[in-house]
Amino acid sequence: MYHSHVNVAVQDNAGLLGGFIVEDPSKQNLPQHKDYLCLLQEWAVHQLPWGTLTKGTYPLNFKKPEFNFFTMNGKCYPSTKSFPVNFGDTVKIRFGNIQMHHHPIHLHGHQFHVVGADGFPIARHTQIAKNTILVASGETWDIEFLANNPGIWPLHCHMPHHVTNNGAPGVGGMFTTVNYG
Ligand SMILES: [Cu+2]
Repeated sequence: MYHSHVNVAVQDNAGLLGGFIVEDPSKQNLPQHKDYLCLLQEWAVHQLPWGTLTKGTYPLNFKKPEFNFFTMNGKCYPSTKSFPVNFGDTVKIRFGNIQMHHHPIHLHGHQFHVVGADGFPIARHTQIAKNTILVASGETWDIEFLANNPGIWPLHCHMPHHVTNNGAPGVGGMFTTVNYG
């Protein structure tokens, strides 16, 4: 991951950050290997009362660490991009979190193995199987699973406020799906 270290509370929380993917050369040309990056971000827009969602253009607020919009790769659900897979794929998703809060990311329908931490691989015999991975501030975690359960499966933060848009009714925020083609 990379991010600003100048006026961090403003520049990082305004989105001056990103991620590099270093691909495994033994896998990058395999059609049955998917490799995705999912950057987690949070945003503070304080002109909207909590629980409401009115379309408009609002300034970001950098004065209080109170976030009310939560994104995956820069988008809130329902605008998040889903992760397409095919039956039989091995699917790697690399999660990165640079900002303030931790995000327990939960995948439905599959157990995954935790294969990397902070950019380094985890030895195969020490990889654990989970379906929620806590991505704390400053961390990256890489997960990998076999696409063996066709469907449209939610992939989302498990903090209830983080799967809303400003607490408004309905699903929002850090929510997307793994979609079988
Ligand atoms: Cu979260």
